[in-house]
Amino acid sequence: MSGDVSRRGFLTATGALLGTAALGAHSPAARAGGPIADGARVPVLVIGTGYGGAVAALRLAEAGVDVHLAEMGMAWDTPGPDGKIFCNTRTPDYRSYWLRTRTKAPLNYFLGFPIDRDIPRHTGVLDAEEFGGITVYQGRGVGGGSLVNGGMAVTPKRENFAAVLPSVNADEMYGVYYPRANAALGVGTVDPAWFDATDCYQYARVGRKHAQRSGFPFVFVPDVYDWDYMKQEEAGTVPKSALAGEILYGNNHGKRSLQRTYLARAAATGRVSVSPLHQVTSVAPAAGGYLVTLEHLGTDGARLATKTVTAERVFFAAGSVGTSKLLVKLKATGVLPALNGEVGKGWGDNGNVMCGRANHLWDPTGSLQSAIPCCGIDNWAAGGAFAEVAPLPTGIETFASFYLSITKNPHRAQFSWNAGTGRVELNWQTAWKQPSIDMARTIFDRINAREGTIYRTDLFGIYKVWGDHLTYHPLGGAVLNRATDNYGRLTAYPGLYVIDGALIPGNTTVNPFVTITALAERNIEHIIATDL
Ligand code: FAE
Repeated sequence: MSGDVSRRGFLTATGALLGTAALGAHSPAARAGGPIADGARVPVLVIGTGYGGAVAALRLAEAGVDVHLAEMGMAWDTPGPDGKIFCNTRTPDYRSYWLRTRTKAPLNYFLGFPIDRDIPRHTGVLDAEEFGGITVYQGRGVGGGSLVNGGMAVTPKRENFAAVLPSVNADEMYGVYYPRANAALGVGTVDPAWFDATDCYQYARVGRKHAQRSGFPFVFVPDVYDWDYMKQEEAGTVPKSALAGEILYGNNHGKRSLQRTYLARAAATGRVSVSPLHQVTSVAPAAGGYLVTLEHLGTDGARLATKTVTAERVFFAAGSVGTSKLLVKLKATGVLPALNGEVGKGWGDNGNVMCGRANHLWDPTGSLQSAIPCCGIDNWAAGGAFAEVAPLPTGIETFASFYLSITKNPHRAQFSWNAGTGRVELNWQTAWKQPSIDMARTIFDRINAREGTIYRTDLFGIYKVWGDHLTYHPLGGAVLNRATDNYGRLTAYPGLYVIDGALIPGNTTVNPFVTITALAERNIEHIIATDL
């Protein structure tokens, strides 16, 4: 039944990483085996290795099902010439961006000067995918967004949850699936006493002081970073990661990415295999399941081979954008014509908008800044904004406070197939960020007035206050209970499922990955119980 791939174990190119001491107690035994063979048959193929894909792989494997994971990005298990797997945010190199010849830093100006630089084209870890009105940042590699994100692990307030996913039983989510997700992700919170004393959170303490003096609730935000490790970084007893400015292009230490949590546990079952640098381009009905087409990519992005494999069941876990693009293309080109009309709809940016404030000289934010954010300003109920106090880990004193706000932006965009270009487009418009700016201003206008400070105008262009051109949090495109049933089934095609951020209708009111993980836990439990 499982064909020639699944029993080879997880370890293809990921072997070195997942089999090394880097993973401590979760390390599985090393195993031989290559990527999926052309013509293979597998019981389950999962497209993508982010949160949704990792949850599906682990729980299916625990239920005795052999799973193959196809991931378009690299394995991120092999050190580069500097001995490190990931490059530093301050010195982006070939490892930084997905198939670009120039960096596209989210914060792309400093003191009014552009900071992007030329890099060799390579299958790097961060994709800055450009659509007409927005750049969508995503992780590429085994571990998906967990490789590049800030690790902020936030469970939304229960009173906000019903507005996000009204068809889901909140009692079950808050009683079972959020706790399960938080435990498996390794979520923890900074030690408040250490927070008050350490140099590396001076910037966050300034953020707290300003928030509280303006009367805003200030909250500590949990994270999957190993807080004990960060203390040791400060003490100088371990290699530095968060305190060396590592984040956007990967953390070499300290962060509990999916490689160290769900995927390591999945590997340890012996039932999960993975093909890095394999991009799924088609899923078509076939005898005994679905015929899946994969392009095996080289690290220059060139196609090395095309493979077709048969899977009894396929889970779309390619992220909001990746899953939406595949489904919209497959419906429009007649490969999966019976997908319903909701496919491609309900996409949002989680209301992301960035800004900086210029502090007075007596309010330095510190030259040493932990790259891992740990706190936020909650003005959701009154102003529709939750602002994370973000680092600016430049290594020099900037006197700047920097924020990523999540806002209640009402706009939703749609993906559609352009037959002329052969590409999927997204109709988001830059002007749709205005409600987000207005909501973020409910916080920062008041703080500026109270502190006698102004917005920074040198971080996103020449005299540009708002980072309104991007999102880190793409959500939607195959919304639960609309494009799918209430558990992610694409009902017109038995055996096809969506299990990632595409299920969430555009906003989670906070950073999204805990909700994506908890929803995946809920859905896979039901699917295993009823479909398998
Ligand atoms: P995701 O993690 O994106 O995984 C999808 C995977 O599928 C990726 O590895 C893709 O390479 C792969 N893929 C796509 N298309 C294909 C294909 N055709 N064939 C094969 N593979 C494919 O999806 N969220 C938080 O909650 N807290 C944070 O602090 C936070 N910070 C962030 C910072 C940055 C810079 C970024 C970019 C994101 C951040 N996020 C954060 C968002 C979070 O990482 C994101 O919501 C999740 O990773 C989405 O999980 P999914 O499972 O939906």
